[in-house]
Amino acid sequence: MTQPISAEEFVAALDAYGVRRVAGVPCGHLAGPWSLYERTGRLTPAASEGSALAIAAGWELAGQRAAVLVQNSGFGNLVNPLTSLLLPYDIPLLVVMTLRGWPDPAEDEPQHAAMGTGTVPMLEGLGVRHTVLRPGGLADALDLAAKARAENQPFFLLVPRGAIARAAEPAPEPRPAGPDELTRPRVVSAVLDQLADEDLLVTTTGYLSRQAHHEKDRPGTFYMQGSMGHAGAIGLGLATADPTRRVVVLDGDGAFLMHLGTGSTIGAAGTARLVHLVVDNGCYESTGCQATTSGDVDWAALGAGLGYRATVVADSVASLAGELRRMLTAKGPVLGVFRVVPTPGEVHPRATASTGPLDIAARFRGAAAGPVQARAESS
Ligand SMILES: Cc1ncc(C[n+]2csc(CCOP(=O)(O)OP(=O)(O)O)c2C)c(N)n1
Repeated sequence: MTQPISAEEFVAALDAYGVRRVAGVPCGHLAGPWSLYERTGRLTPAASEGSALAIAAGWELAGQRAAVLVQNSGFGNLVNPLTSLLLPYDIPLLVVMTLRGWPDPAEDEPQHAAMGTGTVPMLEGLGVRHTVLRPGGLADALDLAAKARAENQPFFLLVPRGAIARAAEPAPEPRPAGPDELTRPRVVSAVLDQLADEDLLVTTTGYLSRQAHHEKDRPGTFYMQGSMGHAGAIGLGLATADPTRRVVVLDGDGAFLMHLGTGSTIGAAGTARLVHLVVDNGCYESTGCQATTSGDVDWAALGAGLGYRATVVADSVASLAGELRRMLTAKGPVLGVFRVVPTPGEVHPRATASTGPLDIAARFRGAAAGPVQARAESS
C-alpha cells in the first residue's frame, strides 16, 4: 500500500499555497489536518458544510485565502452556496472534500453509496473544477487549484480514504467519566429502559445509532445512519402523522446545530408528544471528537426561544432517571439535553452491519402502524 501524506506535509503544502484560514465540518479521514488547524487557531468549525463555504467566501471577499474541509456526505449541504454564491460572484476557494463510498460503494456503508458514485459526475455537471488526490500528486493538484484561482474559480480537491494520515501528535484522549457523570452509554441505556414498546425512536447518525442498537434493537427504532441533522425533522413528520403516539428523537449536539432551524419548525408545530433529546458531548465524537460549538449554547434559553414547550437539562447520573421521566411525560414538544463526557473508546457495530436499511425501514413502518394506547400527559 502507498504511504499516506502526513497531516503536517498536507498542511504545509496548503500553507505554501497561501491558505490562511479553514472552515469545515469534520470527517475522520481529515482528522490529522483538522487537529493541526485547530491547534494553531486557524479553524472555524461550521454548523454545516454550506455555512463553511459561505464563511470561507467571506474570508476570500476580505482578501484572505481560505480552504474548506468537508466530507462528501455534506456535498448536498454546500451545493447551494457553491452554485449561487461562489460561481456567480467569481469567488475562488479551495474545497478539500473526502470521498466516502468511492471508488467502490459496496466497500463503504450504504448511506454513502449514491454520493460515492455521484460526487465526480455532479461536479462535472456543475462545471466545477476538481481532481482526485493521488499518491505523490499533491503538488500537481495544487497547481490545478492555482489555475482555477487565477480565473476566480473554486476548486475541489477530492481526498480518498487513507490518503492523508493522522497528525503525528494525536489529540489528547478525553478524561474518563466520573461515577456521577453522564456518558452516551449511560444515557442511551436509560432512554431505552424508559421507552414503551409502542414509542417510536429516531436515532441520529454516528455513535448514537450504534449505541441504541447495541443497548436494545427494536423494530420501532429508526436508525438514521446518514442525513445528519435531520433526525428531528423525521420525528416531527412522525409526530404530526399520528399525534397520539409518543415519538422520541435521539440527537447529537453537532447534528442538532447543523439544522438548528428545524427546532423552530418543531416549536411552531407544537406537537405535544414529540420528545427531542440531545446528547451533548461537546464534540463530533463519531469522527474523532473534534469540538462543536455547543459549549457556547445555553440550551434552556435555546429550547424556550425556539418554542419547545419544556426544556430539561440533565447532567448527573443521580438525576438521570427522574429528569428523563420528566422529559418523556411533559407536554411537548420537549427539548431534553444531557451533558455527557465523551467516551470514544466505547464503539459498537452499526445497525446496518446486521440489518439492512430496507429491513430497518420495513420493520419501522410496521411499528408505526401498530396500535397506540394513548396515555395522559402531565402539563
Ligand atoms: C452532512 C454530513 N456532514 C458530515 C458527516 C460526517 N459525520 C458523521 S457523524 C458526525 C458527527 C456527529 O456529531 P454529533 O451529532 O455531535 O454526534 P456524536 O458523534 O458526537 O455522537 C459527522 C461530522 C455526515 N455524516 N454528514
